Amino acid sequence: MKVSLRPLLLASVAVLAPQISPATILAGYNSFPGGLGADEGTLQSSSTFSGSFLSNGGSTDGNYGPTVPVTGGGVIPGNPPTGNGVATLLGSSVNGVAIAPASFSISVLNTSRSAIELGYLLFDATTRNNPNQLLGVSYQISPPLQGPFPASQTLVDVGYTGNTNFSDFSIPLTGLILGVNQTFSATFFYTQINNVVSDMFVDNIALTAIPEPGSLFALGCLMGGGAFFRGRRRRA
Ligand SMILES: [Ca+2]
Ligand SMILES: [Ca+2]
Repeated sequence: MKVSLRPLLLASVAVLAPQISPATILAGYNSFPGGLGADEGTLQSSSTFSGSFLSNGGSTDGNYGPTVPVTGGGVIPGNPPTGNGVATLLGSSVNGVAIAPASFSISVLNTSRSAIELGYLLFDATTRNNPNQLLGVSYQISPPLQGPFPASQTLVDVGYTGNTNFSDFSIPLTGLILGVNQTFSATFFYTQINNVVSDMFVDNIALTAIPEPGSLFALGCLMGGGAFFRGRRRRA
């Protein structure tokens, strides 16, 4: 009986294997051409500018956000160019008055054949001419709508001079599942506090996936089911 079940189990494992490997970059943005998809990634993606601009400098550390450890070893991959001279610029000012609201949004559609457990929203960012500034961040999944979830971050001035090592940010998306044909979207937007006008730069934005426990669960159920049927046959 075990011999006859083995091909079935192996075939089922192949079918249940996750479509997305651990810590895969679902979408990684690093050059911001505007209105286009991500620079790398496995899913269909797009982006939208609203009142924001391309900067003349970018983040130089060559990582989407920080180097985030991955369960089972390693770090999240991806190869954003080191200081490719392009980031998105929010809150630019004219004669001391901010051009607002300025925002940059990404949208990532799950075009794979299985639900994906999301890992992190990663990005690099800095402010200029201000000790600290609140970068507005929110994200959501639809349809049906889940969120928007607020995730604003305080930026520090790292001494922007064009290509500069921006600060690293990682927002855990714990428990969020991106179903088939669902869209994850995130918006980065300018906020003005204390009437201080400053610029904010965002670069190396990535959405990642983590290993899918759902697949392991399904496999466990299948193997448990095999034992169940073997038991039934023994009793028959
Ligand atoms: Ca860049
Ligand atoms: Ca980084």
